[in-house]
Amino acid sequence: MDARPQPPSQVELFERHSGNPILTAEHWPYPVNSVFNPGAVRLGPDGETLLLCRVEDRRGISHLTAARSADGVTGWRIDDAPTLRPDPERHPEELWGIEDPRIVWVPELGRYVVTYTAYSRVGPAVSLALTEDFRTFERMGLAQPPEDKDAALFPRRFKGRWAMIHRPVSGAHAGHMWLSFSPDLKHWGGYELVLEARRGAWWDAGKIGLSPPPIETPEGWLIIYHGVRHTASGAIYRVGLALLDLEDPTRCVLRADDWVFGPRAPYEMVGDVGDVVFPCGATLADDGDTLRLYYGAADTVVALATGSLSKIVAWLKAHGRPGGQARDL
Ligand code: BMA
Repeated sequence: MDARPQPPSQVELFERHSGNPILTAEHWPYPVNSVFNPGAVRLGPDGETLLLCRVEDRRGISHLTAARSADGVTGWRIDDAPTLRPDPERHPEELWGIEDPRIVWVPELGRYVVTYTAYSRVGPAVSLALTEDFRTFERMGLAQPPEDKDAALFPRRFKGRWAMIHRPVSGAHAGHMWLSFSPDLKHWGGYELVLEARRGAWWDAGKIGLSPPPIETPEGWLIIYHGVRHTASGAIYRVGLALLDLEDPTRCVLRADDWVFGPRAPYEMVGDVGDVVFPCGATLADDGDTLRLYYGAADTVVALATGSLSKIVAWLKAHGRPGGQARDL
């Protein structure tokens, strides 16, 4: 039952799973406060789904723990201890925890690249780790200094350079989405603004950030991003769509005006931080078209919504406008 009913005429691109929330603190094999904002990937020949969940302990510090399922919906097997813990001895930038992972399989490296928020006294920053099996990780340390988060790598190079989307914030400026480039995943530069937060009354005024990693389609890189609107009773986190050029991802081909997914179910509206849907991962089902969007709901639980990738792209082509910059609007 939705807490906030939708008019029947509204086009819905995503459908909530009836079993939501699919993972909660009650499922966890050890005591935790909340489980949310998971990165997602399908592994190996069986296509098993792995969610790397942000788990907040009862101090308030987050770590990452893997949950695996054959069908991506039920029968989750959860690691019985944290899979990737903050390591503030070697990485002081992780003193207050590690959060919100995004996972990308990178064929050239034969490994997954996990980008995550490393949180400490100096603020949130982007860190990067490599893994083959989500049991051992090679940390590469900071990729972007604070304040920066919501980062994911593209799975291949562009003109010889790796590319990362991320969301720096500085001073009074709103949080926009940027691209930066690297020859070696260590040294980043060539910064370009790709998608700007809008202003005023817009649903994505103030702050935006990448949600799952970019999804490659024949039409371009599908960008599912979150937008934050500040209201008298707090922030509302919703989800919108954009498309970047396949060969030059600094070029925003289309961006939709309307948000396409927002807090509506009770588990999205009530929790540690109400009115938040926050996807960090998406996978494709065996039919090659059903997108499974995994998201944190109200910073408390993990939920699943599905949609047709081809319908999502078709809707964006029908409703999007060129250009990612706010001055275009
Ligand atoms: C963002 C991130 C997310 C969180 C969201 C809502 O800034 O910190 O981890 O889900 O706020 O609280």
